Amino acid sequence: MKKIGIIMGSDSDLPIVKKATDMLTTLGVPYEVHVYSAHRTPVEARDFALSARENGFGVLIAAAGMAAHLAGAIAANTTLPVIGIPCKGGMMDGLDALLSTVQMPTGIPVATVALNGAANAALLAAQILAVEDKELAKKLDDKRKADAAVVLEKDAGIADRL
Ligand code: RP5
Repeated sequence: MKKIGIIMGSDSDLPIVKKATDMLTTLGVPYEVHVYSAHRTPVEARDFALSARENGFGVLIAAAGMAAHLAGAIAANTTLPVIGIPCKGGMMDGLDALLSTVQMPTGIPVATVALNGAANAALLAAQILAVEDKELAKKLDDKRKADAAVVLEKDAGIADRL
């Protein structure tokens, strides 16, 4: 199976990114995590993206806050699918990161999830790998069924809570 590459702009993003690594661990999807910044270590971020395909990655996830150019900078240097996680925080509490991540120019796509949406980033990355992996697709289907069962259980009990 291809690996998922997870890059964060700072180790201060780790509490958010942990939700992605937890999800991938649950699904049995291999991943590698790095701290590279589009601004503080632009050469390392670029080199990682340029060599990601030949290094066995299938999808890249990039998490950053504030002037969050990391996902775009990674996407500029690879044609692997890139998923951006805009992180909350700073003076604008994430609106700056959301717009910096989502508003990519035509030709360089970044699939942007919600603010701090690390679990969904991991699920989307797994769903991309599952296009060619029936076993992983079954795990994702089973998870959807389990999640639905939890909601239906709450539906059955809601009247008793009123
Ligand atoms: C961004 O700036 C990082 O992704 C992080 O979300 C934010 C703050 O970084 P630190 O100053 O905590 O290293 O580049």
